[in-house]
Amino acid sequence: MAKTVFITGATSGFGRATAKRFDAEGWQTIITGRRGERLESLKAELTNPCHSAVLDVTKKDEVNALVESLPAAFTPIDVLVNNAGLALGLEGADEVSMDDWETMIDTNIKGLLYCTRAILPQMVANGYGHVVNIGSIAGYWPYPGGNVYGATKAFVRQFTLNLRADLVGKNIHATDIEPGLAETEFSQVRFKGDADKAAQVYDDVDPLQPTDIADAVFWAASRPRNVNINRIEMMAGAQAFSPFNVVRGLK
Ligand code: NDP
Ligand code: 8X3
Repeated sequence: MAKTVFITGATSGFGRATAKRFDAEGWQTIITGRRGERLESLKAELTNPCHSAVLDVTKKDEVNALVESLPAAFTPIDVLVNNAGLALGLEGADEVSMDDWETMIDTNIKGLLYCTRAILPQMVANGYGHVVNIGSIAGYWPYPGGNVYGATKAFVRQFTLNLRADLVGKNIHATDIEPGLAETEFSQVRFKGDADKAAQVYDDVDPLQPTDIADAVFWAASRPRNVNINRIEMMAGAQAFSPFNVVRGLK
């Protein structure tokens, strides 16, 4: 029987590439996101059965209603990829918009929780499932302006490990994929449509591509059941760590 993957944020970037990767491997896909036209154009590119549904992960009732109304042929879900997420702004914590902080928390944390909680019971009832969360290097490595974005991804990291602690006896696997610099619409969203600022992030550097992340997601999800990949941290070949920031003249 074909396996089924449920992907949030499949309209762009990692989510879109992940849908294409699982489809290429013969999986059924459930693709979700807020932009319906993009879902339909992705669906047209896929070759295996695909169920597309407009979904805003911040709306708990919509998440529950969608999961409860999935066509029987698309249940139980084998793999949930919690990918939908965003960063907004790079301002310091004393200047940032509280609305932006709340949107990141609502999407990256609460949206991920709503999807996970809605889908886990069918995985447990089925005797197997795998939750793959998209974290970030920002969840471990601090950087200026990363404030709440990085904190949401630290939540994702620890929640993934705690899921595993809770559900190991129920044969539920969990993985946190933690990418660094990757070229998607992420920076356009972070800089609120400022194309020049977004382009500078990827200027003269060879970043990770969505297919690199899709490879990692698929690899983690396709290990034999005696293997659980807890975390995968991945950076562009051109990205590494900075020295500590020592500010002089403060005393
Ligand atoms: P994109 O902006 O290209 O894609 C983000 C996806 O998230 C879109 O499909 C968008 O769909 C979806 N999304 C955002 N808000 C919501 C919402 N409320 N409900 C449902 N879907 C939503 O960025 P990436 O592909 O780069 O980002 C994917 C994930 O990877 C995010 O969690 C991001 O934090 C993380 N990440 C990104 C890195 C990077 O450098 N690019 C590195 C590390 C992690 P739509 O707007 O149609 O709803
Ligand atoms: C996205 C990577 O370094 O911009 O999570 O935070 S970074």
